[in-house]
Formats: sequence, structure tokens, C-alpha cells
Amino acid sequence: MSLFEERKQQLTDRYENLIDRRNEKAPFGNGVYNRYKYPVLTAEHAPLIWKYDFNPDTNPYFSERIGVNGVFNPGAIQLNGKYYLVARVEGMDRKSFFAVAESDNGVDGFRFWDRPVVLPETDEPDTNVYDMRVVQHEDGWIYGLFCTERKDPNAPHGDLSSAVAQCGIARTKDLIAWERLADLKTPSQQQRNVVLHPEFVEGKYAFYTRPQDGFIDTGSGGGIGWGLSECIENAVIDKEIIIDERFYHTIKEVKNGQGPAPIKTDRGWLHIAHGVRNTAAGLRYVLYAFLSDLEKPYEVTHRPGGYLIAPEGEERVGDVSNVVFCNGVIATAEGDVYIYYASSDTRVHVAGTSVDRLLDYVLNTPEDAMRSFASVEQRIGLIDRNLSL
Ligand code: M1P
Repeated sequence: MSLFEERKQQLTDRYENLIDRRNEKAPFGNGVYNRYKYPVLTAEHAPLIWKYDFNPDTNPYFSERIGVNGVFNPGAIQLNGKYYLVARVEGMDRKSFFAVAESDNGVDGFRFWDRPVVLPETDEPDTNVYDMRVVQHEDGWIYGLFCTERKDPNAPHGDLSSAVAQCGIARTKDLIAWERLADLKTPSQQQRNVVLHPEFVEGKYAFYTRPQDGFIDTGSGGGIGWGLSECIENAVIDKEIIIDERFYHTIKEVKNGQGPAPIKTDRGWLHIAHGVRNTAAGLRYVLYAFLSDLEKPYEVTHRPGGYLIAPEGEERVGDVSNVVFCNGVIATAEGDVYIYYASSDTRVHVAGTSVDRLLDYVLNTPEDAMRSFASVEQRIGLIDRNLSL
């Protein structure tokens, strides 16, 4: 057997074993959710035909030609009983693109479709696109809202890092053919983590936003915002309000952002978001949850204190360490919930829970007490109630 054939066979076997590997719930858990043992998507899940030239004449060593660096931050949707992740795939050239991976059960067997998403550009080409929030809107379209990043045209000469982030919008019926719409316009200089609410509010398209002054720093951007637009084809938000503020000495002191579109429940809209604080070792990203009013999704009714998911074990290490990030969740008709979260901008994991368990969490977890003394009082209250049983 030639070197080409031998390597091709070995790599194909390894790839198929990875895709076929069954996942299993990690033991214990905290009662709110269960992590699964294996990541559901990694760079190794990228199909070999994306990376290798399969022609022995032009690739006698069966060498990788166009590598993949990471697979993370996927949007998620269930269609016709199948589970789809629209993942952020980052090539070794640092460019991200979107690709759809499909699974029968939502926890393992995710296999990428042969071709990545071909996302049309606007008149102003994107340098980089990432973090798509996929939402089935009541208007009948599936929308993908994502960050489009371009070099800052006003950056001083020699500054090659300043960039402008805005919200790109595309829509599809089948995750295959995507129509690109105009980028969202808002009062803020920059936007990231923009999410479309699945229903009209006051007859308008409703958006969760994250205004920010700079590309990395939110600056005066106060937290998760909210705004309405008359139309989606040329969406414009004239008035942006902050509905979930970031706060001193909390898990969302430096910045925060809406995760996926919220889940509709009979008690309100269930949100998963990320919060960021600074440390001597750099930024730390965790996930948190909150509940908002059914009729007025911009009014937060319950804010459990602290985080829902923080990076653990191997999740803590990667290209951007100490990060968990979620922009994809699937709530099934049976009430099961799959939270797809990426760790350290490198790989994708799943945690399983249910609408009931998440509601129990948001309704019964006390709010952040904001001070050590009050926090001890909160905990002693719990201890005393337990000791008196
Ligand atoms: O590197 C961590 C995350 O940083 C950004 O999120 P945010 O704008 O909230 O800081 C995004 O680039 C995200 O993709 C990334 O995971």
C-alpha cells in the first residue's frame, strides 16, 4: 500500500471512530444540568475533504493542505427531529466561517455537512464572521444573526488591530441557501452578541443587543440591550435600552451578552447569557441565566446570583483560556434542553437539562447579595433552615 493510501485509511478510520463515539453523561452534576463527557464538536470533527487534497498525484504524502484551528460557539436548532449546530469553524488562517453539523440525538454523532455555509457578503465585505445565533422566527424564516468584523477605517496608520464589530443578518429556510440582509443599524458604534427575539413585540422585530464603544472593551456600553425595528430587511434600532446591566464585583462586571434566543416557558422567557470579569490571569467568561416577562421580554423578573456554568477541567484551556461561551440551545417539545457551550474558543460541549429544572433554578436561586456580609447572611439562612428540619 502506498504512503498516500496508508495515511488516508488511517486518518479516515480515526475520523469515523470519532464521529461514532457514543457520549455519556458525566457522573453527579449539580442537579441543574449534567455535562456530557466528550466534546460534541472539535477541530478533529472537520471532514478530511475540507483539509486534505485527495489526489495522489498532487498530494503524494496525503498532507494537510488547509487546516482547521478550532470549532466553537455554535448556533443550534432542531428541525424535523434532527439536531443542527451552525458552528464557528476557524481555519488556521484565523478566518472563521459557518458550517452545519447534524446529529440524531443532540449529544453525539455530530457530522458536518460536506460543504460549509456559503454566506453572501454585503457591499462592504466582512473580514471575519462568527458566533451565529440561529432562531426560528414566527414570520416563517430561520434567521442567523452573527458578528461581522471589519478593519476600523479610522484606525491610525500602523494600527492593524482596531476593528469594528457589527451585527450581520442572514435568513434561510433550510440552512443550505442563505439570503444576506443589510447589517443591523443601532445607535452604538459597535455591536456584538446581537440576538433576534423569536416573536414580534409590539408588531416589530425585537433584538437583544450589546452596545460597546470599542472592539474589545464595552466602555460605556452598560450591558445587554434591547431595541425594536419596523422591518428586518433593513433593520434599524433607533432607541436602545439596557435590560440586564453589568455590575461591579459580579460575574458580569466587565461585560455580558445574551446567549441564544430565549426559551419560551409558561413562567416567562428563559435566557442564557455570558458574563465576563477580569482577573490577574485575564478575562474569565462564565454562563448565567435569567427570566424575563412573557409579554414584556425586556423586563427581567428573576436574576439568580452567580454563574450557571463556569469552565472546568480541560474546558479551562484553549486558544482563549478560562472561557465558556454559549450561543446555541435546543429545547425539545418534550421539555428537554441541550445547552451547547464552547470552551476556551476551541471546542463545543453539551450539557443536558430540562425546562422544568432551569425554571426551578431561576425561580429559587437567590439574587447576588452584592456584599460579603449579605452573602454570608444568605448562606446562614440556608444552613439554619436545613438544621431546623
Ligand atoms: O474570546 C471570548 C469571546 O469573546 C467575544 O465575546 P464578547 O464580545 O462578549 O467579549 C467573542 O469574540 C466570542 O466569539 C469569544 O468566544
